[in-house]
Amino acid sequence: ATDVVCLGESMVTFLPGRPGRLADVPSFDRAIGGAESNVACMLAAAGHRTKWVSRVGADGFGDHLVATIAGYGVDTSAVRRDRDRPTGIYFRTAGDRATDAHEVAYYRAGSAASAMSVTTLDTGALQDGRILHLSGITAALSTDCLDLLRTLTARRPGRPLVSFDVNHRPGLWRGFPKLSAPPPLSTSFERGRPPEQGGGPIGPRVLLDLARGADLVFVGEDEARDAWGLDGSRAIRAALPEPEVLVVKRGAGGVVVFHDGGPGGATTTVRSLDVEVVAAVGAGDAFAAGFLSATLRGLPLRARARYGHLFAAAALTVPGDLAAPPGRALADGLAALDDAAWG
Ligand code: KDG
Repeated sequence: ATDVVCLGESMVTFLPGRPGRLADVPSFDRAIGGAESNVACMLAAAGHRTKWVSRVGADGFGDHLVATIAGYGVDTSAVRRDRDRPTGIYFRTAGDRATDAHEVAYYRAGSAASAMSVTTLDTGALQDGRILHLSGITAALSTDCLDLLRTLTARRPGRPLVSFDVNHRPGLWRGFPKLSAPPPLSTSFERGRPPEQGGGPIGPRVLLDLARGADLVFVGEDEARDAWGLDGSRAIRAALPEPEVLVVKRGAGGVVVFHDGGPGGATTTVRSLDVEVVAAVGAGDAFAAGFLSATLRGLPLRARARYGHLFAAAALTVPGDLAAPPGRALADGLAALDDAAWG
């Protein structure tokens, strides 16, 4: 049996050889990206049985993605290959130190993964794990993908525990839906600039509806403001009373975890670790992986959040998305520290 099934698009990522604008950077190094496969890889590295469900092109980049993710110990047997659509790729620049603003250029409109649906995926595999991990990125890929997420977040008896990371990507919502009118390229600044939410009647508000159907939700305070116009963790919980556990991430301000029944229920606040940030990309995925790892092991909520911070710290201190998580003995020791000694 599988512990966690992760569904989502992964891409070959090109990381800049040096800082600067996309227009100026002369060379890039190949890596892989994809929020949900990042979670799968870190969970596998932490010793959990994970499966990644997706579609990639029948091309060299698809081969590279599947081989790399499988190399982390993730089960890729349910990944489908698409002969007609390519594997998505994207380029990014290094973040500006002060604002963390970085440019992202996606080449993923019409990708193999944008055709994910209940008819083009191995739906049996999606029900296979104790936890099904999803993210809002998928919703922004195409109308098919949005429908798929609506199906998977619909409450029904016997489903796996549904984990949902809101992962609001403003650049993806511009021009939605992609399948009927694919723009060749969308570039965006992921932070430091107000999001443009154009692109028709469907926008990031649907992420709120999807999150309502999940059992465990991760959302950044900044993305809740950008996507939903909600200010602060209490407002977010008031708009999202359904998930049994809601984790509101406040960057260096740590996380607030809402649990035990709706807006009036209990909260636990857990400080983050003070680390020298190399690149913030992948930190949210790592946090989710750490939180899920501790959840699978039945650890208390405070330890789950600390595990999230420990995994995130590993990702924050490398340039790419993926970092080796701390070993279990060390992480257990740190997660059990007194509040005064933590952080
Ligand atoms: O969380 C990291 C992801 O943003 C990155 O790997 C790319 O999945 C990605 C996306 O769609 O932005």
